[in-house]
Amino acid sequence: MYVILGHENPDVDSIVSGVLLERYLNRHGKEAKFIIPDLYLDKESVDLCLSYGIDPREHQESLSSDNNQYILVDHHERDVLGDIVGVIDHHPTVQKYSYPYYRNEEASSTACLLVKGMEEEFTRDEVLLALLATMVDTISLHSSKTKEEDIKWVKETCQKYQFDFHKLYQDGLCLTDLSSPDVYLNHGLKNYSFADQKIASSSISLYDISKKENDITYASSLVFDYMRENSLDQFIMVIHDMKDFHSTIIYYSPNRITFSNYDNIVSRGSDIIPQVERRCLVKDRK
Ligand SMILES: [Mn+2]
Repeated sequence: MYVILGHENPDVDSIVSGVLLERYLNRHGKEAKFIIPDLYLDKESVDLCLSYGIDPREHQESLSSDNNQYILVDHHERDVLGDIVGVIDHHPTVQKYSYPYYRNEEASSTACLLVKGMEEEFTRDEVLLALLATMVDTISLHSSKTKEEDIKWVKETCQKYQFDFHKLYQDGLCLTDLSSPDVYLNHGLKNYSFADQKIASSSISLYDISKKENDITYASSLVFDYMRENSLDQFIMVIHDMKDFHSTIIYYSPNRITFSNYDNIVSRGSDIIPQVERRCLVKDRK
């Protein structure tokens, strides 16, 4: 049997590619199973997949030690108990591999590699899933890895199948569900301690921050409550505005708020928090 694996902590592209390849192989008389060995799945990816008719949780299963043949999608290296017989990936490398089937090309998504040009092998819903995976993997065609020809493919396929491009575009941005304002406080909540400072941060993606001022004001009162309850010295809210790909960082200390604006999508982990850490350590030395 073929066991199909996406990368660890699978994203929408890994999940969709695994599902589509499993179905494709089964339809061609091959026994294949897409397995997600991860115990934990990102909730937002699961919800998005569910809304497009597939349930990644059905594929969660631990890998048995049977002598299976493995096919990797959306990655190309993995330790498995068995042989890797195939790879379909879009992370080209200069490294050479001797897998029996190896396809690793520059493409906007693995699902795009699977389906583009082979649409007649897939159902309408499956083609839509491949478009979704492509939109999510490229932040709705904005990521630098997006291929011009794939943009054309997405748009033409939407026309041909009468898919709603605008909905795919919104879904591809992976906006945070802000139906409840406490999400500003809780989404992606992380705790840090630098020198003797206790710090927490949240991170959200929204569309058009200018329309969210009231929510942010309300959320700020929740942040101050949370800081008091948890004796925090600082709280940092990282907001990505996917309307114009800007970021706003809100720094809360017990008695004031400071805003910083960036004209790009800054990374909390590699830009913002390291700055905060440096400031804490400098302060500590004084
Ligand atoms: Mn991918």
